[in-house]
Amino acid sequence: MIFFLCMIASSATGQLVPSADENIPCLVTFGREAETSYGDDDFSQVFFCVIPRDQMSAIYIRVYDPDIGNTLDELIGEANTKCRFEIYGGNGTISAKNVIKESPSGNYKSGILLGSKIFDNKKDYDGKWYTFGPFNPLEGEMMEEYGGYIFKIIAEGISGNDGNQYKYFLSSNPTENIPVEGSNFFTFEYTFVLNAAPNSVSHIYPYMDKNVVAIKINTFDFDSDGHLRIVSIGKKGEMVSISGENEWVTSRHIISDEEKKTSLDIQIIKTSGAKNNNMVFFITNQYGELMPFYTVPIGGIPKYKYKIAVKR
Ligand SMILES: [Ca+2]
Ligand SMILES: [Ca+2]
Ligand SMILES: [Ca+2]
Repeated sequence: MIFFLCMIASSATGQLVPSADENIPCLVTFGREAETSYGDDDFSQVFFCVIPRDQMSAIYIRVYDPDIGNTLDELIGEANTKCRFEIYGGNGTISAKNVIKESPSGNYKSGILLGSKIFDNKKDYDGKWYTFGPFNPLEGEMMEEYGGYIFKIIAEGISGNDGNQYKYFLSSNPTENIPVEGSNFFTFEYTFVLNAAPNSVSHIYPYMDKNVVAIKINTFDFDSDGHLRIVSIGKKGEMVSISGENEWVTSRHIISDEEKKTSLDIQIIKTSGAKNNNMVFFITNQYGELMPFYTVPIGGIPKYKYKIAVKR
């Protein structure tokens, strides 16, 4: 517990999603009439933010470019998509049964609805930040194992077929982005757009807890556009199987003792200059349980530790 809190507290810049360390331009959620071949398998994205328990003042959850049709976004024909953002807190936000899963259905909207807004192609928030809140940190769900109060953010493409591209920021201010010290964001299924620039490297940072001995990395619709590899304290660049167009591919990897209680750096090396390559990731442990990706890696960005050969 204390270990975990220290780890979260070390990440002072954990409020922009995707984070600078990830080098991912933005999140994406398509309208439900889109083809899955565009790169979003389920048209809904769930994120959680954790607020340290010593945060006393109000917090704000801000969304950049929540609309669909102008500054960011991937338009398919006319801009006819509606996207709903919802904020949840209170009991069951994350602890309720079947909330943590790779496919948003059933019980995943558990907790108390604290805020909701539907966006379309109107320009009111085009290229701007929309602010949810103020929220009292106590309105989140207190979770010892995550080190603070949890809020849940759901982005759902309720109609249309375009891709809504957006970002999040957790702020202590309603009109500008002022970080909430010690906070972080995490998700269990991550859907995002890759950089257009060829040979760009993006990163995602799943956290390995003390019980993990093996993981399955599941990726969707990478379009075979480059390669994926794991860098960690014990892995120098272990290759991960890549997915093609509109397909899931699973890759199994052993987790060593030294990798427990550290983050992995899954590097996404994109070869082509294709725009709007959207993809999805989720990771399960040996029990089939989902594992969290933190936007700021817990314990810092993992580095391979070279072993020094001892002469005998
Ligand atoms: Ca459209
Ligand atoms: Ca947008
Ligand atoms: Ca794709």
